[in-house]
Amino acid sequence: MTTAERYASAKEMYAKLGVDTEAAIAKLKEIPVSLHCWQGDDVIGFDHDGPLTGGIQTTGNYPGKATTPEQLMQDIDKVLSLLPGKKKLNLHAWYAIFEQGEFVDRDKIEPKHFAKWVAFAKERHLGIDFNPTFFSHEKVKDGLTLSSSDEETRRFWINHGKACIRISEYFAKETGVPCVMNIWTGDGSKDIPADRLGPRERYKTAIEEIISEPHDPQLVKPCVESKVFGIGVESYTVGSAEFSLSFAATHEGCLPLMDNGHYHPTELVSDKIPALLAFYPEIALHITRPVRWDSDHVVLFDDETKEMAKEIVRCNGLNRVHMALDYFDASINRICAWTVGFRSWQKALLSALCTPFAQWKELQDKADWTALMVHQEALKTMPFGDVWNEYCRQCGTPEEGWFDEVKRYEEEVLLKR
Ligand SMILES: [Mn+2]
Repeated sequence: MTTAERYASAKEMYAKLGVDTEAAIAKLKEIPVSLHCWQGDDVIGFDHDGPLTGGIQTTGNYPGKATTPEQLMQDIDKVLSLLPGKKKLNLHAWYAIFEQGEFVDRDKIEPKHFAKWVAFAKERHLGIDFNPTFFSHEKVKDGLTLSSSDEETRRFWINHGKACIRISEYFAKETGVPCVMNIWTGDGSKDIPADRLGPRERYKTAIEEIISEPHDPQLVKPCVESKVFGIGVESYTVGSAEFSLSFAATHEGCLPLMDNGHYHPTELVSDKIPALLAFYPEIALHITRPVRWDSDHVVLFDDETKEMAKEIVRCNGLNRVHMALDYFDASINRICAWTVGFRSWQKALLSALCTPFAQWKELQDKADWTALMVHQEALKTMPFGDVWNEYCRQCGTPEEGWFDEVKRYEEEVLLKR
């Protein structure tokens, strides 16, 4: 059987279940997924020499990481050539690109420091998402930024956030695509605090100040991302789940952002997606793979990844959920890490789009749990691989051969750095 014959057969099998694979493929091509630039340089950025802080860690020392804007862009280009589907580029503030000899601290960065990224994105027809960088900086005082009791520290980081709103609007205007701007800090404490409310009150006021920076809500979509704990920040996190959710619920235009590495290991973000969609017009996601903690392993085509995609699709949420990848593995080829993670999420979305949810919902509403279980299990052995291959073929990024291309690139480019 040729690949085309295999797909024709799969298409027919899915049609019998009421699934239109062509429609699924066409739909997925329109849905943007944000590609995080920080997989390429192990979350280092360009604006400082110090260590990674904020309770996050990269582990591994695989050769060939990008250390300059040129290298990072070169690597992103390689990755883009291997990925099916529609992409956005996700940047952090510390990827500002300064002219030779120039340095501008984070509270004073301007759109012009991202002009090269805008040119890069426009040439490749990408929208841009953005993140203020509230970590790995000398102005992080005693582990705190926006929630610090020190007025000068708080002021510095509020000004950073406001600068990022202006840069986000610049991205949106230049690319013609709205910019999702995510606020996450690692603020918290290693040991049991004496005051859990004070830092949260300061955090709340600080984020309010940041989002009061004038912006068009159609162009800039500020988000607040929660977290359960970080390394060295085990006892208390200021921006907890309840804090962030409540903040977004009470501030018009502010979206809640759920990172599926930022919850207790038994919590499932897939179940939280419909809960939030019952209340919020739009939400945002960071898609990662936590292994026992927020370890940020490469996203795979695994059960919870599939379940998250299923919830977005069956809640009609593809236009209401802003999807971004957020992981970083420094122990393997980084081009491969990016590619496998992005392709896995695309697979999860396509697989969800090839699911007969209308019929299943009917069975649930009739409380026919027997039939529902049988149907759900039967779908698992359908020839999804043939539909995936067809999608990749139509996008010009075939499943076969991309890994050889990564190995060639490693040999010719990465290992020579
Ligand atoms: Mn995240």
